[in-house]
Amino acid sequence: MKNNLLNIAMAFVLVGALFTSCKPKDSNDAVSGNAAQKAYVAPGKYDEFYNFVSGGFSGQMAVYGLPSGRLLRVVPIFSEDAQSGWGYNEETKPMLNTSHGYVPWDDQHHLNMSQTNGEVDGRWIFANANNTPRIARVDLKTFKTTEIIELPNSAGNHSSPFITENTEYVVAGTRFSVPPDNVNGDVPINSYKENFKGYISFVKVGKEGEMDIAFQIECPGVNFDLSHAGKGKSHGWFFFSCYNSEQANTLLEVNASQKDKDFIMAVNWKKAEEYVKAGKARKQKVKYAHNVYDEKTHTAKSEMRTEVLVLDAKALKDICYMIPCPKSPHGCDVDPTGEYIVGSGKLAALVPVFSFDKIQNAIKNKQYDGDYEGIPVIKYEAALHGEVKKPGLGPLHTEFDGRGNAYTTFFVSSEVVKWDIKTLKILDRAPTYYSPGHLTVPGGDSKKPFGKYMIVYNKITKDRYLPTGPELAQSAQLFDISGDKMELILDFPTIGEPHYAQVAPADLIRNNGQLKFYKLEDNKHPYVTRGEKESKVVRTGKRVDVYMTCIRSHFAPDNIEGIKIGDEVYFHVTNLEQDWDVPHGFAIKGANNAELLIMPGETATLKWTPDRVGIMPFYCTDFCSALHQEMQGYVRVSPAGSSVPITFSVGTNFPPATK
Ligand code: RUQ
Ligand code: CUA
Repeated sequence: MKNNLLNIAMAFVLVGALFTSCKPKDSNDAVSGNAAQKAYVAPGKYDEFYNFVSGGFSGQMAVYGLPSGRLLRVVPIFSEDAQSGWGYNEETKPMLNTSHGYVPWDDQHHLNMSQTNGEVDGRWIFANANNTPRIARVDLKTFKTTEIIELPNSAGNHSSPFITENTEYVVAGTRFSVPPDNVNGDVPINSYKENFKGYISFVKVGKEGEMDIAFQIECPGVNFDLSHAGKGKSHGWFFFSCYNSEQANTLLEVNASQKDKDFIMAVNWKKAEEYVKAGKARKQKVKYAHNVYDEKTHTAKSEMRTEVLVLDAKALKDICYMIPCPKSPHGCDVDPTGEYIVGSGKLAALVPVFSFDKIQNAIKNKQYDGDYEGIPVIKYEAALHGEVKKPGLGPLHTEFDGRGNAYTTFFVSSEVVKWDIKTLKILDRAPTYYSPGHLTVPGGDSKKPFGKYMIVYNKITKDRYLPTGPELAQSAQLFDISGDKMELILDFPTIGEPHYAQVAPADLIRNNGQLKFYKLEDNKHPYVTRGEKESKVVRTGKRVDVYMTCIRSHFAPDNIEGIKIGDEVYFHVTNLEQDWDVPHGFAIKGANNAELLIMPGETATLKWTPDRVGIMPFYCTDFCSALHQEMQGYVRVSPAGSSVPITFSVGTNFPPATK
């Protein structure tokens, strides 16, 4: 009897082990004794690195300090942010304009910092929008999104926004192939093979960071997944992973996993540039928005563009080449020397590493295996440097430390594996909690990684933190990689879902001449009020413009009468402070909107449509002084036909008794 029970118990243990064998056993064992010391940054001390982390479906970017993991800031990019008024105030609404109209949300996956000579330079960070294809540029002097460009002929802008080594281009590839914008897209979905195309976009980046679509390349319809630029010897080339070479249009989990190999597509963009110069691109009618935030007027403008230059990869035989890559590849990462290209097949039991030199030789000697939809397919062996054998399950992304080592995340076996790029030998493995997607090493996709740390971004945190209802935070895990063994030193939760991230040494960003505040005399906002004496309320028909100022601790004007039902009221609030850390807020009862957060010297505008007769208070939302709670005012709203005249004042509107 006792034996039987024991047997049953053993059987349970075994079955249990089968189902959980992919999970690391004892999470506590993974932390070393001096972890706290390594991640500790004393109060009042700065962190060593800035860590910029994509916010996934939050649409924003989070900024952390490393090694402390302290959240420093959330920068709104593609989603409205009520806290800062992003997308709510009149100045920033044009930033979220698209050819589909106003789009207040997106799915932000990948960030790439600008580079000079292949090294991170801390000027800008580029961000992709997955859903309504866009690329944004965040200025790292102001930590503000200053430009957003939409991508035509694209859907699911996933393999984006990766940059070339001198930030010549920020590049994007479409995840969902679709019929191009200029043809009739009203076709049966199962006509994918005939009608669907995959576009990749090369967006030129100017001296001031300004973006402009230089050209697109029309490729066969597949799912482009991720990409990275060549560097050093492979500068001038770009590499895209793609899956669904089966060209399935339904149940992709089965139908796009048929073939043993999909592809990494190598693109010779220098050659593509030559073709564009030689007039080989066709002009195509499209419609896409280009939105720019003007630092001087504190106001964004949105412009519709209507044309794009397109190169045909099939007709121009020598710009695109397919390299077979097992199996449904995801990450596509280039090592610091530019020689090795790592493809991570989600369903593959090995990680293939391709050699740039071999790819060049194969092209020279035409070592092809026929073509894929008119694009030459290089023989797998001819391009291959070698395979990392038995690395783990579900490889996704790889980063580099600049000392000849690569680090690959494995989603299914929930670990990071360190391996030698040349010998392809596995050097170390560390469990992660749980199911990592991206990882980043400071400068890890540049020519000059800083090594030292590695941060892994996990999808699942079950049992890692105090539960917060059924929805749990995703999380980042910080490893010290300065020694032979990877050492877990810190866990911290993230916003949204983290995908790719970038890291820069703190001094590079901190000493980049960050704008402390807007100088009032430089404020070119059309509705600026430079002093209280200039504040006023102006009626033009049903439109009322309130030129308002704020300073510790009052608004001017703070009493406004003569507003009527049916009016559209615009509060243009200028913050008169010239001390860089004194923002004021502005909110009014019933506004179908958010607050304004107005930085020193800035002007911001809130649109308000009064919906009822009465007294509507407004107040400052940001604790600015000891008398912050006194920072308030009233608007009197009268019926539509009322004869109450417009009056406004500050400090004079007393009843007879107190005069
Ligand atoms: S993709 S894991 Cu956009 Cu890997 Cu996030
Ligand atoms: Cu201004 Cu509180």
